Amino acid sequence: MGDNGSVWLPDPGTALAGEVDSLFWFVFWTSTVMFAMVVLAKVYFMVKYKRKDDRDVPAPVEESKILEAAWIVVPTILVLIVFTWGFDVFVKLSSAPPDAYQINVRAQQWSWEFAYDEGATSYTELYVPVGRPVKLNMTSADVLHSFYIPSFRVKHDVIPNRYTSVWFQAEEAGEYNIHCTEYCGTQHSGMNAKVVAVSEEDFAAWIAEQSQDLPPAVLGQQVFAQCQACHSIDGTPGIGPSLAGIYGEEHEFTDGSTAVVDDDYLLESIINPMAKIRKGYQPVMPAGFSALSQKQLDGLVAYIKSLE
Ligand SMILES: [Cu+2]
Repeated sequence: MGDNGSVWLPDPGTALAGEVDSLFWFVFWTSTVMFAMVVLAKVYFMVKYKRKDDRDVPAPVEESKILEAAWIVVPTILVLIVFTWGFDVFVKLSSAPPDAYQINVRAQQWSWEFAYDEGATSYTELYVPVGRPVKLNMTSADVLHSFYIPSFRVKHDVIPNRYTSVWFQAEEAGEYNIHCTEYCGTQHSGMNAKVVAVSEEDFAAWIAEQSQDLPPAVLGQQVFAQCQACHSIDGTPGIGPSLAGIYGEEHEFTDGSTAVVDDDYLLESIINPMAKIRKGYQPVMPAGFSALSQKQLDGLVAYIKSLE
C-alpha cells in the first residue's frame, strides 16, 4: 500500500497489523456492498413507483415475512461477526506476551525518550529486535500525547501520572515511522521518531555500545535530539534561537537586560527556561527538561559549548 504522504496506511509490519487490516477490509467491503444495495433498490423503486398522474393510486402492498426476516437476520449476523472478530483482535492488541522485551517511553513536548533496562537511552530512534515481542511502558512528563506507529497499527494515548502500553513484534528489519497523534502544542507535528528494527545480534551490539559511559559532549549530542524541534545548530532561527556559536556571545533579553553566555546561563536556560527570554522570541519553552539527570544536563552544556 502507501508510502509517506499517501492516503493509504503503509504495508503492515507485524502479523497483528495484517489481522487489523483484514478486519478493516471486511467492514469496508460489507459496508460498501450494503450501501450499493440500498442505493440501487432506492433508485429502482423511485422509477418503478413514480406517480403517473393525479388519479394514480398504488396497489396495496402485502408484507413479505421472508424479506423482513432476511433484513433482520443478515445484518445481525454481520454485526456479530464484526464484534467477535474485532474483540479477538482487540484482546490480542491489548495483551502483550509475558516474555516481551520491555522499554520505557517518556513523552515530553516535543520529543520521545526511550529508556532501556540495560542503561541505554535514545531519543529519535527506538531500537528493537526483529522477531521478538516488545512492550512499551509509556508515560508523559507534561500534557497528553499519543504514540502511533502506522506500520504496526498500534496507537495509544500517553498520559501524565499514569502508565499506558502498546506492544508489537516487528517481522522484518527496517525503519518505521513514529508520530505523536494528539495535538500537544506548537511543535506537535515535529514530534516524530523512528522504530529501527534490527537482528537480535545487532540489537545486542547496539545496547552494549549505548550503555557505555560516553564523553559528556557525545552524551549531550544524543540528549540534544529532544531539542532539535525548536533549536537549530546551524544559525537558522526556529521556535527558539539557534545555538550555533552562542558560547561567549552577549545576549539581550525581553526585559532589556543582557548577559554573556556561560555555563551557568546555559544550565539555567535548560532547567528554568522562563528566567531569561531572548529578545525577539516567545516564552514558550517547556519546563520539563529540569527532569533530565545531572549527567545529561552536564552533557547538554558541554555539547552546546562545543557548537561553532
Ligand atoms: Cu505530543
